[in-house]
Amino acid sequence: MLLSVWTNIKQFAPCFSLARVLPPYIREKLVATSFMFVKKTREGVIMKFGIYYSYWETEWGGDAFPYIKKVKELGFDLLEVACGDFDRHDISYFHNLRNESEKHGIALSGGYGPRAEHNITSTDSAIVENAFSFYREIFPKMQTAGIKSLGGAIYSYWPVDFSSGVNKPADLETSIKNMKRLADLAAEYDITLNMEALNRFEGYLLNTARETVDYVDAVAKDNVKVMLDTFHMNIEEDCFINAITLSGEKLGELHVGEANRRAPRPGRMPWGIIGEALRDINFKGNVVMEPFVLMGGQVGKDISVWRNLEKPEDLDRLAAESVEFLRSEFLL
Ligand SMILES: [Mn+2]
Repeated sequence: MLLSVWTNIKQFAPCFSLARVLPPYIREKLVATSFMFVKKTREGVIMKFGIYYSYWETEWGGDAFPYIKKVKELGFDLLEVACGDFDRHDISYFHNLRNESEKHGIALSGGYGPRAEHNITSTDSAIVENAFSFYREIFPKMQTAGIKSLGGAIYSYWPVDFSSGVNKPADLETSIKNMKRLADLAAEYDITLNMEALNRFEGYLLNTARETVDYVDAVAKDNVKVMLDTFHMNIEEDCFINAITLSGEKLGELHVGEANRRAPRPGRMPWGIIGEALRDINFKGNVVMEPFVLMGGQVGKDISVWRNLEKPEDLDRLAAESVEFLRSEFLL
């Protein structure tokens, strides 16, 4: 009975703030009383909790190696690594990454906001071919390191230069055509490509979960999935729950961060409700926090960080507190 009340509330009013409609203790009782729901939760949820190593860096392309041990000590399961400079490392570097990650039991995932020279959607065919040679070089290296996914605006480039205008319909068509080809190349190395929806100030092809699901459906390859990021969703989505349930089994990875890109913490974002939506879709992917809190360097410039949002000496403690908080909100 309570389970059906709970289901109906969620079905007919998915975007109500349930915390407002029901006092939190009643809401928790409803969840705890619905045995099936709890059972499904305990058996179905195997999310991995990670962090992007640029949290500690002000330049892209830094060495991820020392962060593997560090994030293990801070309580994470996974480290997300920037892959944009993998063409500059020789193969021994990737063997070392794999050995270190296996030694500490830390999974690795890949991220890349492609530079303009790696834009598979460019109208210049030389740039498209350059992008393919880049990916042809880094995919085997990712496989050597044990990295099974690459997420970001890999359907386009980043940060977008909007000054000369954009042709969204034509670029979408080119992007879908070339992504099919890139997906086949990635599949040879057992790599999944996660298409990250970005806010309007950083991208134009995919801003919402709806657009990203449609794109992934059009590409129609098993190893091309949806990636959402709460920082971008906070700007573009009407409803966190709808965006997550719409993505459903196509959701490959979720980036998590506060509206100002600090690490998740209580108080501002509806983390409990986001966790419920993830459990509802039986999400088995990676939950990766991507905090950007230090000004300076190319990272600070590309992300538009014009003040320090944390003291550098607090970063480790805050990351450890954040992952503990997220686990408590996302896993019952
Ligand atoms: Mn992101």
